[in-house]
Amino acid sequence: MPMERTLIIVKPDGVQRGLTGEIIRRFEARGLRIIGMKFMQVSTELAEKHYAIHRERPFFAGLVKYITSSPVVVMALEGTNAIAAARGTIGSTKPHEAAAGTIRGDFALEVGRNLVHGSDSVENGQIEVGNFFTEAELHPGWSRNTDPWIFE
Ligand code: D4T
Repeated sequence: MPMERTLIIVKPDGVQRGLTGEIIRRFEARGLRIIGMKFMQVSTELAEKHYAIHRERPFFAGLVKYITSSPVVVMALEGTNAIAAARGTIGSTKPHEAAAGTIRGDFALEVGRNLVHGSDSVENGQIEVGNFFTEAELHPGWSRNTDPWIFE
């Protein structure tokens, strides 16, 4: 099966609340392979680019303010069905509707404090990873000894 890439962001609330390790753990346990990871402050310019699709929405300014309010941890993950799998692990956009067992369902209550981002399509996964990582920061070539036990 083809590999997909997804950009995961542990948002400022996730980092501030000390949930970074728990969130990374869930994606690792799911079987997704980390090909890039860093701790960074998102600039207003990058936030506006990342959320460009929401530019006309009433919550846009708040969204940019939130993601730039404090450092985040960003990860590029790779795997078969990575987009759908990661979004399943994250849970519904509105945390109060997210299923128990998902990150949002277990740790969040409000849409404006929903802890984590995951790319919503194969195309956006590629674009978003490119927006947050340089080629030199990505290590797509490595493999795990467990890969044959996760990827068929
Ligand atoms: P992100 O992109 O942050 O991972 O969230 P989702 O992929 O789950 O949801 P989204 O793109 O539809 O929304 C992006 C971002 O906007 C916030 N938001 C969204 C909000 O504050 N009010 C709203 O009504 C909606 C729809 C939450 C996530």
